[in-house]
Amino acid sequence: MTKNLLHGILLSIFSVCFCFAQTKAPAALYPVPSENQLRWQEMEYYAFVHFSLNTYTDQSWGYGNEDVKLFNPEKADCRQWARICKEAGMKGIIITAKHHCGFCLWPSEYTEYSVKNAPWKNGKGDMVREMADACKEYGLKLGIYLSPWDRNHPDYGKPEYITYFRNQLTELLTKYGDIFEVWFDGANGGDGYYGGANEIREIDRTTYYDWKNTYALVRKLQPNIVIWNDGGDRADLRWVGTEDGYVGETNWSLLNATGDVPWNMLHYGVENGNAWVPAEVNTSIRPEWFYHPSEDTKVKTLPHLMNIYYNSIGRNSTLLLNFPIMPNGLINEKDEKVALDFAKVVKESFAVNLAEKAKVEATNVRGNAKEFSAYKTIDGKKDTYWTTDDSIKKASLTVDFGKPTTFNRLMVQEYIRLGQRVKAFTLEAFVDGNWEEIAKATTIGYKRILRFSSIKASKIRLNITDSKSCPIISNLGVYNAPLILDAPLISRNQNGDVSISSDDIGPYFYFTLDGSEPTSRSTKYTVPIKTDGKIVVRAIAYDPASGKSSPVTQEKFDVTRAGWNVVGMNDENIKLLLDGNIATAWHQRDSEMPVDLIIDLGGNYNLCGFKYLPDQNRWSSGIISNYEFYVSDNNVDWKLVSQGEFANIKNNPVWQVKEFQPIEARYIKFKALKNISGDNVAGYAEIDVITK
Ligand code: FUL
Repeated sequence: MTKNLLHGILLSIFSVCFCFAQTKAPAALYPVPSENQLRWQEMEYYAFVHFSLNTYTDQSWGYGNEDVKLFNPEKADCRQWARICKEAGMKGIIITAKHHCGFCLWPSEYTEYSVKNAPWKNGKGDMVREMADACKEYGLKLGIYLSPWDRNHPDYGKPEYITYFRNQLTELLTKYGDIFEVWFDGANGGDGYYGGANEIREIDRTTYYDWKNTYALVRKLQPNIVIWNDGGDRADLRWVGTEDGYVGETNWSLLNATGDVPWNMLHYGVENGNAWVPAEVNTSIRPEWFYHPSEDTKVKTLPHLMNIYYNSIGRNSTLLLNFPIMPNGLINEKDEKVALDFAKVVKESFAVNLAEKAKVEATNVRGNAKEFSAYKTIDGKKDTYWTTDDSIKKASLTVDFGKPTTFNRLMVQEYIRLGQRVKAFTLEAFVDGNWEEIAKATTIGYKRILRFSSIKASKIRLNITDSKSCPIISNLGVYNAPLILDAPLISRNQNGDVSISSDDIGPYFYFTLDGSEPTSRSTKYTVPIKTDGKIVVRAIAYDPASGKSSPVTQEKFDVTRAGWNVVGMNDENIKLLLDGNIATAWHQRDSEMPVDLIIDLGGNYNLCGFKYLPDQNRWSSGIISNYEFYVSDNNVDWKLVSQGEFANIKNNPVWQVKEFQPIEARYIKFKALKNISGDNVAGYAEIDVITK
């Protein structure tokens, strides 16, 4: 055999091996998710229900001494909760079997502080059982929240309590069938009842619970479970560092297996972390976790929930949305309505994948093999994918619709079984013969959804601009989501500039200032409208693609507050009570009630009423319940024109309007006599007057 022939043979063998090597699937890029984590991630959306003695005491955290006799939900119906969750598109429910107060929703044999001593069903009830049965009936998975902190138990803080905690876990994980997730809340505020000791009990969070052995017990009892904790003691899932419903725009499903987990790691993950610990966004459909009648007006709106969807599920996280259960044992109808509306909009938004029938091409296909072709991103299968040769870290996928097509959402998924890889990508659209960049983002992970204003283009190009290793994309979706078209928000600042806005991206706004019905032929809103004096603003949100309009919002504004000055207060933030933004508030905290708020209106007006909006925030304070209202020409001689109570302001902290006999004056004095919490804080989101 000649030397050349030998070379030739070796080369051919090498080439065959090389090609063969390239058509093998890429090697996993560790860490990768466990089967349990994968199953959980695919659930995407599931519920929390918060129900305990707090429901009857209007508290967030019970102290542990609340009377079990309070627990009597006469209409309790876990089937209602399960039906709503199912109709809302959720895949499971996590129930607060025991919150921090220690009260157990199941008849635990290890404590008397449970449903067995409550009047509900004469002590024969078991809410966890009813929840498990309802989940089964509705095809939902069951999860358990068991608070490690127990403010009722006499042994909390001592080693004996850990035995108690594990005994309870064992009950919950053996008596109620399969449990998909267990939630170990990290909260520990120290003080509590603790069997009558009424003291502060500090624990060493790093050692006290001995999580290693508790986790082992959990996994032994429920091999398919995922364990949540707040990040410090690495389990299967991580908290995202906020309860407001969003995770970082960059979101790696990785952390390091050991070491501290500061907020930015919880929120964004760790790019080169050595453990797979994906994010779960937990938030409530109302500001608080437990039911408070005062929050009946604060149920999250549909656009707000849609933002949460895009900022959680759309950012490589799952969404755990809470329903507070009312004292009667049901989910409030407002919560139900918005949850179902939310499900409907999500369904409509992702109903038609415009990429499905398009032609897809890639700049590189692994070994030129069909099984890794670009088509695999639109074949509707979750276990097939497009990938590239190992050396490739930048690659593009072009989706050719064949004709100009309108869309406003991109959905992309990595095949995370082989690790999370993509670090950055852009999206371009082919419009009028040119490629235009329309969106740009960082990580993808299990699922990434980008929102942008509607665009019409015949082709799009997804450019992976940086990847840790060859990219592996399992699914691609392009959608034209309908605009939500909620009635717009109208506000006017102190200078009289009127702004119109909504939470959705893309609607046009049209308005009138003469009281007439706004239509798409009215004036289009582009910049804040300069106004002066009394006006009525009416506005609609409008979808230019469908020609549909929102309901009309109408706001009546009285005299402009430009010349107003709060008298005798030296505080920069005082302008917040006149800024027209209902989300900001100013508080008087230093003086004892009664406290006065005096405003110079800058000129004489014929006054016939006033309006007060209390602090609208989650942890609102200083909601004034009893008042007197005075007017004056000179800031010396005051005349009382209105006094009394803002009835039901605690439960319904909306605009309070009080009218009085018309009177000419330049100064107003709003005297706060009492607030709803009996302290000395007087808070104001806005103050306004009504003139004749
Ligand atoms: C927090 C708790 O303190 C809240 O009460 C609620 O249960 C929430 C889900 O987790 O840390």
